Parts: sequence; structure tokens; C-alpha cells
Amino acid sequence: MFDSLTQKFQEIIASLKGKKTLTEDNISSAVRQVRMALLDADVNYSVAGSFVKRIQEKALGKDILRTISASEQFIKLVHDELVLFMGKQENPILLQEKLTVIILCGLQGSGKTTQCAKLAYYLKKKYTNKKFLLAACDLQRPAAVQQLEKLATAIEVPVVILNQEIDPIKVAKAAKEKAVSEGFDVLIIDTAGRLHIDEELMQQLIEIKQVVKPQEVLFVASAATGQDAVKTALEFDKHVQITGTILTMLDGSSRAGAAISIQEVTKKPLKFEGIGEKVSDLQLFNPQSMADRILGMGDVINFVRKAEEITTKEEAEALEKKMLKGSFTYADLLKQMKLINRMGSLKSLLKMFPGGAEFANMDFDEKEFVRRSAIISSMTEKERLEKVELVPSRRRRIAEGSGNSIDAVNRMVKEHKRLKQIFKDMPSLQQKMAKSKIPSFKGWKF
Ligand SMILES: Nc1nc2c(ncn2[C@@H]2O[C@H](COP(=O)(O)OP(=O)(O)O)[C@@H](O)[C@H]2O)c(=O)[nH]1
Ligand SMILES: [Mg+2]
Repeated sequence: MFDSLTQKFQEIIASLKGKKTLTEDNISSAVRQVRMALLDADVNYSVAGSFVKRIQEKALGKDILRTISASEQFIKLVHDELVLFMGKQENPILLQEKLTVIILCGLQGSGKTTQCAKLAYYLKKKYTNKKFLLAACDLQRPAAVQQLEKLATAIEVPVVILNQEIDPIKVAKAAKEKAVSEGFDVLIIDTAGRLHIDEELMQQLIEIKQVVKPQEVLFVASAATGQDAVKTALEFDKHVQITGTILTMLDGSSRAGAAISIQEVTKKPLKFEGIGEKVSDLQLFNPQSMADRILGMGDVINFVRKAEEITTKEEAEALEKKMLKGSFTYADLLKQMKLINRMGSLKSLLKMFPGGAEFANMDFDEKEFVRRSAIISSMTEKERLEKVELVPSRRRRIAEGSGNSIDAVNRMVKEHKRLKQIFKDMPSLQQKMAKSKIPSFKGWKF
């Protein structure tokens, strides 16, 4: 995600290695580098300024934990501050007793139409007994209505479309009336965007707002636009009083600017994050998880949540435990393949673990997945449970048995070892972190 910022943070932290405690001297250069890194990531100038000022004060303050090393102290400070800047906690959408109306607004291409469907899909999964309705109020962009219609069909949510109508306010009004009279619980309204803010767009939004009286006006911001998204958010807030932000395009080559500054500047919570083009690619914005990811510590929070979605809590915890214990054998891998498949690609899951970023460049397509299942299936019970060493003669037999080259088998063995090492590193680090009272520092590599 925010690769270059993550890398810079790691360099800064590395420069503090070996130092026993934070002092005026060693902190000043680290802080200067943090400020530069933030500005490079397109964080708002004054936000970057107050960020480092707060870190500096705390670093030299009394509350700092002296029991841990300077680099650990520094990570904790930066992590805590990132969490504070991004809003401390999750901000889910609270549904009303009766109808909840949500308007999505923002510039063209920020992802409004897509997030309408994603949000409906997300809420529908969470509130299975509620009724959802969408409204196509972007009559500006030629294919916007069909785009929403297609998405709505895919997630099986009805959508209000008035074919001959050219006035979006009338569509909004009709949608609200339908929602009320037919007892819908949630109405999500897609609106038109522009390349730049203009009067007409704002006026239209103000009128739609008056007609539907929304509980939520969510500003959709593309993380790819960095700080510009923050300025635009302020403009929208001035005119239509946004209630929060959905940050999109976090899967791309986005910069951290918007994520770190937007809630600090607008004082409105970051509610969701869009992490891909599929309707399921939306999740609650979690400041802890975002800080973990920015600092290169993986995304264990969302991994566990994903696992919980498709299994029971106990099963998910058992899987996490196995992985963390480093006792993840070939047999486990095979058993979990189906599960992992349902959670998303293995590659995307591995990236959620600390140190897992190195798997990003690995050739790990789904065919490879099938091949691995075949290889493991050709192993004997003992081999699968890793009770015997996979000596060359065994590897040759497995390769032949599964119709693969010996190279493919070697590759799998090598990667499995690396995978286990990553998982194995985690518990000791967790204990270390637990001792230093930094619970979220799971798996950080010092
Ligand atoms: N990679 C990525 N693409 C997204 C995301 N959200 C939306 N998109 C894509 O971005 C493009 C513009 O989205 P759209 O919803 O039409 O934006 P709108 O103009 O604001 O309505 C579409 O091709 C979407 O599929 C996201 O979180 N990640
Ligand atoms: Mg649109």
C-alpha cells in the first residue's frame, strides 16, 4: 500500500537501533526525517508539523516507557500518534430504528457509484434482516445509471431509476417516498461528481439533502489524490456538512497523505476504506490496522476478521494459533487451502502478515495453488506432517506422483519453510511486545 512511506519509517527506526533510550540528540534527527517522510507522502503541511511536534514532546516527556529500547519507544510513539490522527477507533454506520438515508458525494472517479454498491453489500451481510434500496441520482455521467444498475443486480438490491427524468432531485424524492412507503431500512443515494468543485454540483447536493434528510453524508475520497482529497473534503463539508469519509483506491499506488490528514483536518471520522474493485472490497476503517500497515507491520486485525467471516470464531482462532505457533504443516496447508481460497488469494492473505510483503512479488497464481494441492496430496502421511525430512529421493517421488517437475516441489518446500519462519517469528515478538505493553505490535521485526 503505502510502500515508500513504510520503507522510510523502517529506515528511521533502524537508525535508532542500538540506542538505549530516546534523547534530545537522537530524537531530533529522527523527528526531522519523519516530517520529511510525511511531506513526501503528501500529508498536509500543518498536520505533518503538529504530528512531529507531538511526537517530540512525548519522546522527551515523563510518560515514555524506559524499559524498552529507543527504536521500540519511537515506534510506539509514531504508532500511537498515527492512531490518534486517524481517529482512534472504528466508526461504523449506526442504523436508525426506521429508515437510514445515506448520500455518497465526491469528485468524479473517486469511486462513489462503486462504493454505493459495496456499502449496500457490506450492510446487507451485516444486517441480514434489513431491506436495502439504492437510488441512481447521477444523471450527469452518461453510463452512471447503468453502472449502478449492473452493480445492484449483482448484489441483489433494488435500485430506483427514473428513465426519462433529467432532474436528480426528483429521483431522490421518488426514492425516499418508495423507501418510506415500502418499509425499506436503508436508502443509499449515488450522486453526480465533477472533475472540480462547482456551484451547480453543490447546489444539487444541497437540494437532494433537503429532500431526503439523510443521516449520513459520506464523502468519497480517492487515496490516489493525496492531499487534494483533503481540500476537496473541506469544500464539501462547508456546503453539505459531511458526516464522514470513505477512502478508496487503497489497493493502488496510493499515498498516505489523505489517510493521515483527512480526519485531522475535517474533524469528521474516516468510516470505511475501499481496497479493490469487487463489491466485497470494502471494510471498516480501523486506525490501529492502518497504523500497522503504514509501519509495515501487516494487517493481522483484518486477517482475523476475514477469517471469522467465513468460519466460526473458534476455527479462525485455531488457524491463527497454528500459524503463530509455527506448527503449520503441509497437512494443515492442504486442509486450509479450501478455507484460504474462500478468504481470497493466498498472496493477498500473506501480505497481511508482518514481513509478508516479500510475497508480493512471488508468482503465486491460483494455478500454483492447485499444483500445490496436488503435490501435497502425493506425499505420505509422515511427509505431510513433517515427521521426515524431504530428501531428494522423496522429492523426486512426489514430483512424479503429482505430475510436477522436481523444481516445482523444491520451490514449494522452500516457500513453505519461509512461510513457517514468518509465522514462527511472531509469538516471541508478541511476548516481547506484551511485556513492553504494546499490544498492537504483533510481529514487528526488530
Ligand atoms: N482499485 C480500486 N478501484 C476502485 C475502487 N473503488 C472503485 N474503483 C474503480 O474506480 C473506477 C471509478 O469508480 P466509480 O464508482 O465509477 O467512481 P465515481 O465516478 O465516483 O462514481 C471504477 O472503475 C471502479 O471500479 C477501489 O477501492 N480500488
Ligand atoms: Mg459514479
